[in-house]
Amino acid sequence: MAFNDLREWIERLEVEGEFKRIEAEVDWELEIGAITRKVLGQEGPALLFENIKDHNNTKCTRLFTNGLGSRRRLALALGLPKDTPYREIVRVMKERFSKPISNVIVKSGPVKEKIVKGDEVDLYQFPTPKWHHLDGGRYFNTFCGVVTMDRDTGEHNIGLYRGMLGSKSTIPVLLAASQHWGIHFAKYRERGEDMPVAVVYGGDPTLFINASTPHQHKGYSEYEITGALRQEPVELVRCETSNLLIPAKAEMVIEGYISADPNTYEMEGPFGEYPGYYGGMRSPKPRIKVECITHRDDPIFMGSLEGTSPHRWAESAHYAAAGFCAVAWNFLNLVGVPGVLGVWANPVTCSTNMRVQIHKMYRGHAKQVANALWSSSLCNYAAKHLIVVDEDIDIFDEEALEWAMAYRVNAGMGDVILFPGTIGSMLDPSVPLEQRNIFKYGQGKWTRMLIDATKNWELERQEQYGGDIYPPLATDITPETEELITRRWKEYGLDS
Ligand SMILES: Cc1cc2nc3c(=O)[nH]c(=O)nc-3n(C[C@H](O)[C@H](O)[C@H](O)COP(=O)(O)O)c2cc1C
Ligand SMILES: [Mn+2]
Repeated sequence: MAFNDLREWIERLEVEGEFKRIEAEVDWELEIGAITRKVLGQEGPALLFENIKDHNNTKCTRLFTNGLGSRRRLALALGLPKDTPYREIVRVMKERFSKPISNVIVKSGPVKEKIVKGDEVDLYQFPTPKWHHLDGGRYFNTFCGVVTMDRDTGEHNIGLYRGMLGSKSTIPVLLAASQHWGIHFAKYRERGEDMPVAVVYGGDPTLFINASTPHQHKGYSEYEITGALRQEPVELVRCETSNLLIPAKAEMVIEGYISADPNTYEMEGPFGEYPGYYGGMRSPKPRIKVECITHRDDPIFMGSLEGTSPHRWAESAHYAAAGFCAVAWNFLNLVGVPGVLGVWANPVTCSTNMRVQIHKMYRGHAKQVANALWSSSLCNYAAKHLIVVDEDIDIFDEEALEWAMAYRVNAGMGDVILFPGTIGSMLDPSVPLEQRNIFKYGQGKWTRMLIDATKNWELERQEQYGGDIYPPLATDITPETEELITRRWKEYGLDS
């Protein structure tokens, strides 16, 4: 069921009519970004650019993008029918994430077909787009898996963290202290060591979905969660210059390290970021110093357009909300919050606004949900605004949600709670820029808000409400009347 590599994934997309080769020459500077933006807006196909300006004779000539740029293709990547709704996708991801599948270590694989080391390393050999017009440079890391290891436990983490083309062998990055690689980095830094890093490009898309998902994974690695998502073990090989493990069938891997010495920092940013605005403004940042590149013959490079605003979509918007909500749901179960029936976020908010549906069992239940979610590593980017609803409100139905916000929220009765001074996205422009200095603070700063849109149990039961705390729903039609009017419908002349 799982895809062995990027090439199998592309073949499948082609069969499904979800793929387009672009043979016309295109410029890496803005043209690829603009084409991708338009295609995303039309829910159009995955794209393979085969003729890129300045890259006809480089070691890598092709760039694949937009592989996960629609719900249909996300479903296909998970081995589900193309028309699977998000409701089902989130449920499947939640199930799979909770049952890790061990990886296997193999001796070699296609990713080792070519090995380039030392002075021969030249990142300009890869067709790296300048995606948006005010980006600080060409962005090399936009759809990849950044692999690091906990130096004490050996646990591997995979994250998707942006990185700019700095020079032939350097990629400055946006390294938040509260992200998993930031936690790894602190352990190396405390011992005066550089942190080994490997970055994976091209492969089974589940790896990259996981890289962008804030998993809780103590005791096992993110490769095991990838195994779970693809329902088959991931095959791994060792790096050439470190003992990091990387997928054997990737298109390409860069190996290097990050130093904590500010003298090594390089200018990075800004970049068109997920809120739809430029973010992570220009400043000196730590960099990946690349020492080795291993790749397939004729490798396919990967990249992704970021930034979502109303009716303008990014690739990650199509899959990130599903992953974040699946993780949130599992976490609520793990810490023992009862009665959780579902979690969802409108993808345009990338889970900044998150919704939880509960079967309310006691007063304070919604606050318990908020406390739990705001304690998890999901908090780096998600659930700034949390809306909790009762079981009769469908969290996938925008209309139902608006209605619940209108009539089940009384801010004066404790239904709206603010929690100031928490960590939050360093890329949220509603927060003063100086409050988002990650060198000083490690991450951004959010005032979180809970909107408890469940019925408030402080309301008194009323006899005239039939003994309930809310009046009866007036939009209901009684079964007897329903039966009567159905029977007589033709008679009313309303059938045409
Ligand atoms: C295209 C893209 C770029 C991203 N860039 C960054 C980044 O530069 N820094 C960051 O902290 N998170 C970034 N993220 C979000 C992380 O991938 C996400 O929070 C993930 O959970 C990180 O993995 P971790 O939980 O193992 O740390 C990006 C996500 C996407 C989809
Ligand atoms: Mn992680």
